Parts: sequence; C-alpha cells; structure tokens
Amino acid sequence: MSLHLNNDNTAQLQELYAEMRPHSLYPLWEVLSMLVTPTPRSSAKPWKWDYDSARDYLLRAGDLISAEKAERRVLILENPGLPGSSSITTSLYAGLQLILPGEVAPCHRHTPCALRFVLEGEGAYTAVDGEKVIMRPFDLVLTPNWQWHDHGNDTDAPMIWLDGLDIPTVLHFDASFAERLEQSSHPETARPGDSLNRYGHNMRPMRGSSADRRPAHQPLFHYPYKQWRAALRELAAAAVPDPHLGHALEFLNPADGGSIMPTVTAHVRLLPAGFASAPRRATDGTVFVVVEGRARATVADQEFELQARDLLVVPSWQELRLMAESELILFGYSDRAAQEKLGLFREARA
Ligand code: 1HN
Repeated sequence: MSLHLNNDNTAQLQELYAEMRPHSLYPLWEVLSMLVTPTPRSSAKPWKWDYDSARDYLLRAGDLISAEKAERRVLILENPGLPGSSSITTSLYAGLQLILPGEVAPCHRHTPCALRFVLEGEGAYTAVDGEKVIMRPFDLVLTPNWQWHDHGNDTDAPMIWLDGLDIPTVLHFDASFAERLEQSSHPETARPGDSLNRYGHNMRPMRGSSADRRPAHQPLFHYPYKQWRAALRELAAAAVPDPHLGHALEFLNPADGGSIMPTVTAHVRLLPAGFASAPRRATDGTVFVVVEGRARATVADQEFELQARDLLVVPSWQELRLMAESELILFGYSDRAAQEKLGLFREARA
C-alpha cells in the first residue's frame, strides 16, 4: 500500500471517493483547511439598512396584510452573504416589526428568545406572561425563551421596533418548539410596570416574600430608554471613554448579574462628537442601531454613513472603526453570551 503513497494516484483517489460516497464516507484531507480555519471566515457581509427606506416598505406591507393574519408583520433583515437563511449573522435573526393602531399580534411562545428595541411610536405594549410593558422609543424589552407574549397597539400611531432573536442558534441545535395560546391576548397577571418596580432598580423582593416574579432566573424584561440614557450621560460627563468602545454599558439580568438572556448580550454606547474609535474585532457578529447622532463606520474595508435609526451588521472578526461626527449613541446585540459560555469568545484590540 505504502508503495503508492508518493505516486500520482489522483485517479485512484477519485475512484475511491466515488465508491465511498454512496456509503456516506468522505475524505477529511480534502476539506480540513475549510473546516478548521486559522481565524474566523464568516460568510456574513457587513451591511447597512437605511431606516427610512425600510420603513416605507414596512408601511406598504401594513396596507396589505394585518398583524393578526401575518401573526407577526415583520420585514426580515437578511444578511446578503447568507441568502435564504433569514439570518443577519450566522447565529442571530433581526427584523423590523410594525403594529398599527387597533391591532393585536396574537399570543404565542417559543424556544428562541427575543429582544425588542423600539424605533418609532409610543404607548403600544408587549405583554410577557400577561404583564404589559408600555413601550417608548429606544426602550429594550425582552421575551425570554418559552414566555408567552402578545403585542397590542391602543394608540393612534404606528409602532415600529427591531426584533432580535437567536433563531439560527436554536435551529442549529434542532431545539425549536412553539405554540399558540387559544386567546389572542394572555389574561392579565400583573399590573403594567410591576416587574420593573420590583427588579429594575438594583433591588429585588425580599427573599421569602410572596412578591417574586416567575421565572425567578429571568425576572426583568423592561430596560427603559430613560434609565439607560441617563446612565450613559452621567458616565460620559465624568469618565474617560474606552479607546475602542467609547462609553459602553451592558444590560444585565439582575437575577445573576449575567447577560440579558442565555444566548444574547446587549449594550449601549456613547461616542463623544469627534471621537474616532481604535480598530477592534471580536468573534461576536453584532447588530447595531443608531439611536442618536451621525457617524462613519468602517468595517474591514467598507465604509458606511450612519444616521439615527439606521441598522448596521458587523460580522465576526471584521474590524470595526467608528468616527462620530456628532455625539453618537448606539445600541448593539450579539451572541457573545453564548460564545462566552462555550469558551469561544475572543477579541483583538489594535
Ligand atoms: C416572534 O415571536 C416575534 O413575538 C417577532 O413579536 C419576530 C420572528 C421569528 C419567530 C418569532 C414577536 C419573530 C418571532
């Protein structure tokens, strides 16, 4: 056998592959360098969605299909490098959801977890396990894994928000379950704002009292703009910005001090006017929303002009530089929480 090793046996190898194929056997040596790359090589591309044009398409969809009929009236932000995947990064989903005055998006639950980041409108609600959150621009609202949720708009203006879910991750593990509640709205289980009162002020119900929300490991699901914006403002007034991130604060789960949900990390940052961030790359492909300000983002060798409500995706290991033309406020979410649990997260700061 070894006699043949150094000969040109390409034809014999091809014959071997052809014979093995029906038995579902393949040679590793033909694919090894693609399987185990020295650094991440995402198929995802950096991309920007201009809010105003996405909004126009979403409103046109609003004329043609109801939230009830669609179940969720959402335009998927699909990464152009991942066609047909309904994914914005290899592990995350993003979409823009519209709910018109008087509409209800019916109650359901599923194993993918979701965040909402409000972009437009004020006063519509998401109910999580029957507790309503009244949503305002740039509020962060969570619907953790397997919690019932429905949305409704009792105001007289359209509401639009960004949905961020870990759907590709859940599909990767073949662990997707979902069900509909018979009623379109969950019966009310608590007064609006109840969980925020109990868990959203660096406090919690006294142990052993009857006031704990269930599930205990995921008690808070509303992070109001008013709170996080004030925190960033105070921080920026007093501290020196991190050269790579600017002033950056991560949202926490008060139950354990960890990420907001098991797979997803979310943060906000403030870059002072004129601030240029030093180049940084990280393994967590990240979805950004511009909350305020104007900036130029350079992702690897591509440049993007950003203004309020625009959305930008930065894939894994692509270098990001931000140049704030005016004071810039960003929201971002990624799969960093999942990667840290798996021992995979890395970053490189130039
Ligand atoms: C979902 O449940 C919502 O509850 C939005 O608003 C988008 C995309 C895929 C699967 C479930 C929602 C979704 C979703």
